[in-house]
Amino acid sequence: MNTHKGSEWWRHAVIYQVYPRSWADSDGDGLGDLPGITGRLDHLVELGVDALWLSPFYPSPQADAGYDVADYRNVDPIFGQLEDADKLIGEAHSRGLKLIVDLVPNHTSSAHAWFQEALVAEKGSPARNRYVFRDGKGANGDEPPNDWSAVFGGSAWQRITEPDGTPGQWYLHLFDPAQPDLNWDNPEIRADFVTTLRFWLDRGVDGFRVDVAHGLIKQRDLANWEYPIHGATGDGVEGRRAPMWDQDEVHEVYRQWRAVLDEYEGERILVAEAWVQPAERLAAYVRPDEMHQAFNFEYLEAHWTAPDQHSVISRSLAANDSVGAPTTWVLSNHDVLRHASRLGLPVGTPRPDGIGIGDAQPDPVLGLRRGRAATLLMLSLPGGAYLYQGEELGLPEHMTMPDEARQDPTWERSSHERRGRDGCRVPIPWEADAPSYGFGPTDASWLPQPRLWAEYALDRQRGVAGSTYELYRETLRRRRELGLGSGELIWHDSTGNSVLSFTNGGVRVLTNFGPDEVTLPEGAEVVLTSHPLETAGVVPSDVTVWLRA
Ligand code: TEU
Repeated sequence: MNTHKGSEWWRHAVIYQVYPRSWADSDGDGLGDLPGITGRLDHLVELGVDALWLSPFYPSPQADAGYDVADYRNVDPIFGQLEDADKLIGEAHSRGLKLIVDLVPNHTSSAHAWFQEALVAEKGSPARNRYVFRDGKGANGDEPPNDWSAVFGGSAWQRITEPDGTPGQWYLHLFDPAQPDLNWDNPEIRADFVTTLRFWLDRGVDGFRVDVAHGLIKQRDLANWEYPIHGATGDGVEGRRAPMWDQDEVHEVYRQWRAVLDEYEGERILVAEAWVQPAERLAAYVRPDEMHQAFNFEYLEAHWTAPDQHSVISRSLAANDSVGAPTTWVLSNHDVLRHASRLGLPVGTPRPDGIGIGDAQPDPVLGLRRGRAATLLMLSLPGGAYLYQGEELGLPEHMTMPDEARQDPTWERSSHERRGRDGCRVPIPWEADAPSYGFGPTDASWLPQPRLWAEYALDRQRGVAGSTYELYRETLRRRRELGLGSGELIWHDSTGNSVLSFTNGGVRVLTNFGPDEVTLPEGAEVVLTSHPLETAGVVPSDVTVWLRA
């Protein structure tokens, strides 16, 4: 079975993530906005992607950069107005681009009307029942209801003061205290999210990226879990599945949503942001009556070795094939160290949660070289792919950001143990010599842009042979021309300890992970390389080549 074939656009689409805070600022306040995005849509057409996904732009106190939503059916004034969203959707469509929005169902903002109501309502009231409120333990209820920790650090429980001024119940927050978890056992919550789906579907969006899709349902008994909760999915620890992630009942929610999407014309999609491993467990989210795609984080986290890449690619394809879903591929997003920097760390280094002054710094040259090789490899795989804004410029992580400038709650909540995700969220350099490198009309930028940004600016790379930007464009153009997204991968015998090699339709792909050069067979016709070959027919370390098959 080839689950990437088929007319549906999402089976082989390349989807570009726009992080609205940092892509383009139309009004010069230092924060990106929707009119800014509309004004730069032609970049996506020139680059050659099929769709864009927008991180949240809804009303929010921005405690977690908009992943703390106070109103699911509006636009925050810092990003524009509802009309700006309509205009953006229309302008994207008129250019042949699909547009996906972010949906954050696991938690609301603590500023959401529901939570404000819950705070002043009585214990046991319907308003409290929209969230996960519990009495504390201990004689005075002053200990949290269980031992869960939050993803950003600290306890996952926060105690409230009751309306009469006495210390009160506790509420669950798997992330920041400003992000109370919703109670998905409550039918009112389920009904309201269907209203939100319809609200955006009616406005023409092509789908939803579903935040923390594996977290909505918690094990009923809220059993203790002494382990760190981040990354504790799949088989869990010591044979136990973590009680807050990947509970079987979560699938009911997506079956209901799928039925709603299927009422609409034009293949609207759901993509799961679910940190669930192994691939077989993740595949349950993309069964035929559930979501369309799931981010492949196991691929993002695979080490830069031929055996690891071979194994993750094979397993991902097999797991998705077994449920008839396309496999997706991703190397970067707004939560992880940019891959042009990550791959400059020694192979096998656990993925750091941010890098700052005083930390071991990755090798920037090696990182970019491997980053380009990884991208050329990724974009030759069948299925869908996700790109994160700026990776087409070869942007590194900002790894010397002053700690005072950090905004990610991770830094404070982890008691300064983890620097967090600001380094991959820095506003994009468009023009080398403009204020804020062309991010906006002024110098303002909500996170400081490093000095080095000028050399990565789009206008320094456009039309420049060998630039990372031109490599992305050329790769995307050929991928489309050759139909690689809907192709079929056949492993080549030479795949081994240091080389990965396969055929997909008209190309043979070869990545050299080893220290030694690889000599290509006589007469091999090179179509594309991630780095120029100094000697014809010889592939050096950390380079991917496409050969005519
Ligand atoms: O992320 C979910 C998640 O668990 C991780 O990506 C985590 O935030 C990160 O790895 C911590 O180091 C989603 C969003 O993508 C993220 O931006 C939000 O902060 C989070 O949900 C809460 O909404």
